[in-house]
Amino acid sequence: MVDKLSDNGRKAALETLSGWTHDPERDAISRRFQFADFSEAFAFMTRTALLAEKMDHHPEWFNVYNRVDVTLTTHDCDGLSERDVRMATAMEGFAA
Ligand code: HBI
Repeated sequence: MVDKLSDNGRKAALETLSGWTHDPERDAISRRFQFADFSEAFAFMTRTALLAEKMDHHPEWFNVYNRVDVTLTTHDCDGLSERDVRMATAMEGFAA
């Protein structure tokens, strides 16, 4: 079972991330990633997909051409967990 982040834990985690917005309704974080073209966007999605399988933790995302809109939350605890922070951090690296 994965634990939901506490209010303090979430605040600290969000300070380490960049460009994400928190949705208090869902206790989820979202961010838009823009790339040079579709193939760059899809490369980002491919790297994320491989990590998602390895982590058994999957993003909610929408892709059109060079744009990938991502939302991360942990269904197992109905809110943000360490897994979301780890994935968001990795996605920032993939997009850098
Ligand atoms: N992905 N975002 C997210 N949240 C989860 O709770 C989750 C997941 N992928 C697989 C997974 N949980 C498995 O542990 C099963 O609960 C489906």
